[in-house]
Order: sequence, then structure tokens, then C-alpha cells
Amino acid sequence: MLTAEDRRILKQSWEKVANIQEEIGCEALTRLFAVYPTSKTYFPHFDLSPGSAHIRSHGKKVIKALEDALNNADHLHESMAELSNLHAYNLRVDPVNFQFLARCIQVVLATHLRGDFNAQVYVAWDKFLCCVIEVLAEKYR
Ligand code: HNI
Repeated sequence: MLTAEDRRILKQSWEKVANIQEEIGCEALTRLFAVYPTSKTYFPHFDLSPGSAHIRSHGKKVIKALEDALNNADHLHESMAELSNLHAYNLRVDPVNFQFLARCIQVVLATHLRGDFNAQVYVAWDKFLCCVIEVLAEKYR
């Protein structure tokens, strides 16, 4: 459960990277495919070379979804229902991959926010991404 303080921290840190959010999406996916190569099997139709146009455009979609989630943190189950269905029933992504991507997003945020990515900011992002993952994975039960 995100506290009011978590939300404040999340919004504040997200605003700090407002001008490079798309870059963050691209870097996080590039990192995912490099560090967890099995995740590449879901994207046979993509050019997966680092920073490719496919990765860039997909990163933009993932970031937009995260931003929507941030703005709808109180009712994620409803607001992310469609994405949850898509990943479970159509794409059939093994849910462990959601944790891999969350980890990559945190690392990329840390590399950009540097000293501002302190323990409190880390915890807020960790909690938020856990909530997102829970919803994305709920249809697998
Ligand atoms: Ni995911 C499509 C959001 C994790 C594999 N994914 C999307 C779309 C969004 C999205 C948004 C576009 C939907 C549409 O076009 O209607 N994905 C998210 C979010 C996370 C996530 C917010 C976690 C934080 N997706 C993952 C992971 C994998 C994954 C971890 C696999 C490793 N996603 C896909 C695939 C597609 C996809 C595959 C379809 C891509 C395409 O364009 O063909």
C-alpha cells in the first residue's frame, strides 16, 4: 500500500526525469534484454539491438503505462485490467519477467537520479513497481 509520502516521493522523482522519460524506457528495455536474455523470446519481431527504433517506441509505451499507473495508483486493478489481460492471455509473458524489468527500471532511474535516488526514493519505487507487477500477474492464478 502506497502512503501519501510514497506518492509524493514518486511524483517528485518522476518530475525530475520528466525530459528523459522516453530515454529511461529505452534504456530499461535495452538493459532487460542484455541482463535477462530469455526476455528476448517475447519479441521475435523486434530489432533488439541496443537503442533500436523498436525498443525506443516500445519503451515509450511502457513509460506511458507506468505514468498512467502512477496517476491511478488508487485503482490499479481497474485501470490496468486491459494490460493485465493482454500480458496473461495474449502475450503469455512469464511473470518473473515483470520483476526483471522492474529491477532494470530501478537501476536506470538510479543512474539518472544519482544522489537523489536515496533509500526512501528506492523504497517508494519498489513498492509502486510491486503493485504494478501484482496487477500484471494477477490473471495467472
Ligand atoms: Ni509489456 C506490450 C506495458 C512488462 C512483453 N506492454 C505492452 C504494451 C504496454 C506494455 C503498454 C503495449 C500494449 C498495446 O499496444 O496495447 N509491459 C508493460 C508494463 C510492463 C511490461 C507497464 C511492466 C512494468 N512486457 C513486459 C515484460 C515483457 C513484456 C517484462 C516480456 C519480457 N509487452 C510485451 C510484449 C508486448 C507488450 C511482447 C507486445 C509488443 C508488440 O508491439 O508486439
